[in-house]
Amino acid sequence: MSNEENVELTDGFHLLIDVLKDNGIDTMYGVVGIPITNLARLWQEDGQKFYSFRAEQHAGYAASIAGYIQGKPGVALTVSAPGFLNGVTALAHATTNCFPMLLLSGSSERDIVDLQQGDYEEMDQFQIAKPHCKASYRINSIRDIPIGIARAMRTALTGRPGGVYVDLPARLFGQTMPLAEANALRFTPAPIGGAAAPEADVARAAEVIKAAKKPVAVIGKGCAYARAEAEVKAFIEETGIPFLPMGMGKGTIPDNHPLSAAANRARALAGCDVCILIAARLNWLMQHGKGKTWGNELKKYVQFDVLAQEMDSNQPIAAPVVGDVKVTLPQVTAAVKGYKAPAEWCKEIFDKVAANKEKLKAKLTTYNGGEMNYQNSLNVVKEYIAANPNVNLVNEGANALDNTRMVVDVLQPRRRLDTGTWGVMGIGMGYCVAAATVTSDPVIAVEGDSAFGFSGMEIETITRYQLPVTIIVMNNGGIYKGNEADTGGQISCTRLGRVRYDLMMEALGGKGYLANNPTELKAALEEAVASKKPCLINAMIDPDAGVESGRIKSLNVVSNIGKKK
Ligand code: OXK
Ligand code: ADP
Ligand code: MG
Repeated sequence: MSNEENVELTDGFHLLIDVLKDNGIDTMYGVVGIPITNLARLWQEDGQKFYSFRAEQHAGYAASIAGYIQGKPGVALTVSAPGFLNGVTALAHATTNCFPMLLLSGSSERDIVDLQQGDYEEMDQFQIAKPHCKASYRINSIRDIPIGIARAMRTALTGRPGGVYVDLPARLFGQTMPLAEANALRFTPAPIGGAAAPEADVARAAEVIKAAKKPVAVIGKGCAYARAEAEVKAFIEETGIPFLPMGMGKGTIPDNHPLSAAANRARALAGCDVCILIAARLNWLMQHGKGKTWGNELKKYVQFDVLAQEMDSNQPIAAPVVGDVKVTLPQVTAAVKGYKAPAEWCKEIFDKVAANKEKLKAKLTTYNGGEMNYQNSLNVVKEYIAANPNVNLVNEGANALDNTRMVVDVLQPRRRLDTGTWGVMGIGMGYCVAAATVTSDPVIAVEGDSAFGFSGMEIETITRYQLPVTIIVMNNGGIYKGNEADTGGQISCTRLGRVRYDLMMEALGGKGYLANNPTELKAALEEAVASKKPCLINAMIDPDAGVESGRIKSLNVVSNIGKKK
């Protein structure tokens, strides 16, 4: 395009595309509509990838986990008002989980929105996004596109990573300016290296660790995000400190490592005198450091985190180590050289680890006919992943989540993608799309039947792009259990249909399997993953299998009023 003086022009659409590329973005996840359809179209014409979803929430979840896996912001694109709001759930999820993500959304005209004159999909998106992300920005002028996107990327990625909202009013896309001038404004932001911790803080942490008689290290998903697997392994192996991975921290060091204390988690946490939190938060997943089973309230904490504000959030932290864990952990490893976790403590922990593993093994390998339970079905997945560790394991549900975390060892970093800090249901299919597209390795999703329902329609997205995703629906016909008695003349609120999800997959263009026992499940899983095509295995689980709220039953609120004595 050029103007009357024959000066070549660009417009908001084209400049935005160029600038996203300048910032290393090559993929967007979204749903098209007014006013961003042509942005997605031009993006595709330019050779960039656009994954078109059935609902924005799932595109947002895909962007959030792409950010986690890749260590650079994942990008979601939504239409105004309702589409934007659907995307905000995922934006908030990214922020809560410390995943870098951009939500780009088209929005209606400012002047009409501000006077509340009833525009098409009128909403003050900029303000609504603010409390749900690290920052909310609006780009009003074409000239601000380069600086606006760079600013959004910088905010999402640096410090504690998180979600950033970028408001793109419809009028921006049609603005034009001379191409040469626009190109002069473009730049690639300079990368910033990870920060080290001050030597005095390193020395203080080393002192606390060296005095520990019963140390335990907790490995959070921040380690996996920071690609600090080698540094974490060196720290653990040089000190011999028993470690406990958090859900998505699993695989940072392989779960089958001899220093994993996961099979004795509660005792290790209750009994330790020094708890070393390595990019893991002392939040509800850690009983805020003060749960009933937590043991000695006076235990000392060493905490590694990129965010100073995280320190003393729930308990006093004796030795905060602030900086990029990939840089700070080797500092502390060097400073504790020669220290070894006391043998007596290790024996106490690992004798029980061995005993607990034996007990679990017996459950995993027992099948007496009839419908499967969580243990004998998940043993099939455990064995498959032991032989194929490069699988991306997506996991959500209550019992399906807790049992998979307990049973299935993860052997590589960033391979376990689960419900995260909120324990949110609905991440499943969005995560599958992202994992399949940013890693090119196979995906297995272990889904509770309730959890699957939140994003189930997105299996059409998976079949449309022919992604190598195998979904296992743990079908017990309910939330927690599938056999709760009806009450008040109604179907129990926890019951769901015992649905043929395998036929749903067939209808939407993939291959469906029905698995009634571990042998059928094993055969189906092997064939499905080997096909590298979209497959869904409907695994029939005993409706009586399951515990209300799984391992977090204690968080549920119950009423004793009116209960029969
Ligand atoms: C672990 N364990 C094992 C093994 N691994 N035993 C034998 N062999 C192996 N390999 C033991 C471990 O020691 C624990 O027992 C138990 O199994 C469970 O292990 P783990 O690691 O899962 O521990 P725990 O106590 O459940 O961890 C707490 C937690 C975790 C809060 C970090 O439960 C968690 O991440 N939960 C997320 C839940 C969630 O988000 N749900 C959302 C859906 S529910 P002990 O004896 O040592 O304790 C929902 O939405 O509403 O209900 C709703
Ligand atoms: P988990 O649930 O696995 O414990 P959380 O999400 O609660 O994990 O905690 C991860 C922590 O890691 C967050 O507090 C976050 O600030 C921190 N973090 C993220 N990236 C880095 C990094 N590069 N260096 C240090 N800490 C980091
Ligand atoms: Mg269920």
